[in-house]
Amino acid sequence: MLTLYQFNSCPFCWKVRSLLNYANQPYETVDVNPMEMKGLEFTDHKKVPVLTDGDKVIVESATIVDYINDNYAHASKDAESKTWTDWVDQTLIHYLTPLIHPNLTTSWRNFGQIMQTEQYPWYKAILIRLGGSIVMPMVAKRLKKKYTIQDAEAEYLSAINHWASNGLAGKSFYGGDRPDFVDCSVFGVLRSGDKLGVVKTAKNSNADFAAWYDRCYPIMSR
Ligand SMILES: N[C@@H](CCC(=O)N[C@@H](CS)C(=O)NCC(=O)O)C(=O)O
Repeated sequence: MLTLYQFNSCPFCWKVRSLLNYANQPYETVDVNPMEMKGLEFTDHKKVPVLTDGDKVIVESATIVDYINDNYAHASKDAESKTWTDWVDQTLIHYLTPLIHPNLTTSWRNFGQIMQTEQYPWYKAILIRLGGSIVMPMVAKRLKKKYTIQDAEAEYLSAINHWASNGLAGKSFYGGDRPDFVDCSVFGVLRSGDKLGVVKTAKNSNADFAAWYDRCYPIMSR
């Protein structure tokens, strides 16, 4: 059995889930407690996602999706796939935290939504919501500095336009008539922020993106 150790709002984790869902591969999820990373005692790697496949422990989302694809999903890739998956990991993903946690008020509201989908006892949920909405705006500030993001929303929408114009380029999916490895990667990171405003913002700004996202959803989200 495959087990994914995750946070439900983690873009790296959703990248993995979207590929597993695409492959119709059964798996179970374990929500790791972000305050103490409880649940990951069996590995020295203290970040999610972590995937176990029987006795095997696989860490780092890029390695995990390659492992899933080689062993289970067999989604197609083309010569440009790596350029796009690198763009997802090195550019697109960095806009999410500044958009979802720009300040304490928005972060608190979004954590309310996030906690609805996580499996914690109520007292832990309150601690995580409070701690998270204090810490995450600081993380967002640090990320903006590190990746020289000035206007997170404008730059994010420009990235969405880049994906729609140059990735989809008039096709139903990046993969053509069927989604492929790259579609799962782009969809996955955005799916993590589905109820947190980022998908709505992108859909409102780009109709081709909106249609693509809605085509992917029943295939990759579960
Ligand atoms: N390079 C890693 C990044 C994973 C990552 O940053 N995960 C975050 C959650 S979105 C995490 O586990 N943070 C907890 C921590 O750093 O203590 C990957 O691609 O798997």
